[in-house]
Amino acid sequence: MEITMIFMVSGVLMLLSSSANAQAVGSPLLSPTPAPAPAPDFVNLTDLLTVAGPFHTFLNYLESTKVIQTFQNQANNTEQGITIFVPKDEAFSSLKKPSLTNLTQEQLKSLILFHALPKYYALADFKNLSVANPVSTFAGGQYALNFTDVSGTVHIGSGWTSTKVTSSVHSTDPVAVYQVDKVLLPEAIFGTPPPPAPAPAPTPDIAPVADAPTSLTRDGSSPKSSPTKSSSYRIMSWGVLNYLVLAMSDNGGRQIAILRTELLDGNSTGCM
Ligand SMILES: *[C@@H]1O[C@H](CO)[C@@H](O)[C@H](O)[C@H]1NC(C)=O
Ligand SMILES: *[C@@H]1O[C@H](CO)[C@@H](O)[C@H](O)[C@H]1NC(C)=O
Ligand SMILES: *[C@@H]1O[C@H](CO)[C@@H](O)[C@H](O)[C@H]1NC(C)=O
Ligand SMILES: *[C@@H]1O[C@H](CO)[C@@H](O)[C@H](O)[C@H]1NC(C)=O
Ligand SMILES: *[C@@H]1O[C@H](CO)[C@@H](O)[C@H](O)[C@H]1NC(C)=O
Ligand SMILES: *[C@H]1O[C@H](CO)[C@@H](O)[C@H](O)[C@H]1NC(C)=O
Repeated sequence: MEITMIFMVSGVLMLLSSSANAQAVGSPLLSPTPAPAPAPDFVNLTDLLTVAGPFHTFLNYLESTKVIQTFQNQANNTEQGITIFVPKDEAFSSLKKPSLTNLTQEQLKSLILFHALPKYYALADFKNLSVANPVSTFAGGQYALNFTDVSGTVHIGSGWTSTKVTSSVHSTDPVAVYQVDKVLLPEAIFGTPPPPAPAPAPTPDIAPVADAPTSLTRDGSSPKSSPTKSSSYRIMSWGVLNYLVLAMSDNGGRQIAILRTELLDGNSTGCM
């Protein structure tokens, strides 16, 4: 039995200025107030990626390649917006081969551009977007990604990389920032990936029938594998966890609050 769920994912970025909102208070006889134009929130990507994460490696690459300017410019462009897939620091540190060490500056730039789409997509949009596979990224035509929606989780394929969106860091039109498990490696740089090592057994992405008591031992690298898998783990496991990341930026004494949305699946049924 398949469970289709729509995750209502909303990222909220609030800028609370210390100065009170200068709304006219108290004189009800003012002429009809024009509908306050909802000024699109300006998202400073550098600040956002500094606070969330840890995304320091990606941010360093963004800055060293100057791609941050391209992305910020696009983020300011409220017509199209931007969608950025950000690998965590450990995704970079666990990257063994191919490695990024021998890339030219130009290739590095393309690799970082490869992590973004020049348009805002909410998570719910990826189901539709998948019919357009492969989807061109900010790096251009041959730098394309495949998207698939598996029960509400967005899976991303680059040929070399197969990963998924694990967290929505920020998703308010025009800016979406999603955390991914792995660095996206384009075929346009690394060539065609070698054929996969003879797989012991094809692991079905979706079990044909639920409740098959497969022990699901993926990569033996899970330090704490909670043995609390009941037959209903599939249902229990889909959930959304919201928490607030608060940080101060000394930027005019403003405070940034990020509503962070974690998409839980697999064995994360336990509490945190
Ligand atoms: C974003 O914030 C950083 C540091 O807080 C600042 O250096 C940078 O100029 C800001 N960028 C924009 C586009 O405002
Ligand atoms: C983006 O918009 C902010 C605020 O309007 C502005 O300070 C910044 O220079 C813009 N950055 C780019 C790259 O367009
Ligand atoms: C990087 O270059 C060094 C020397 O030029 C070479 O020994 C090494 O194998 C290269 N690494 C990769 C991943 O290509
Ligand atoms: C997906 O595409 C269909 C047909 O093209 C359209 O009717 C629907 O509104 C789209 N859904 C979203 C979430 O964009
Ligand atoms: C995307 O999927 C198509 C067909 O499903 C495949 O031919 C292509 O190699 C895939 N591209 C990437 C980058 O994964
Ligand atoms: C369970 O969690 C571990 C580490 O948190 C992870 O490596 C593993 O892939 C997860 N398993 C599933 C089925 O999601």
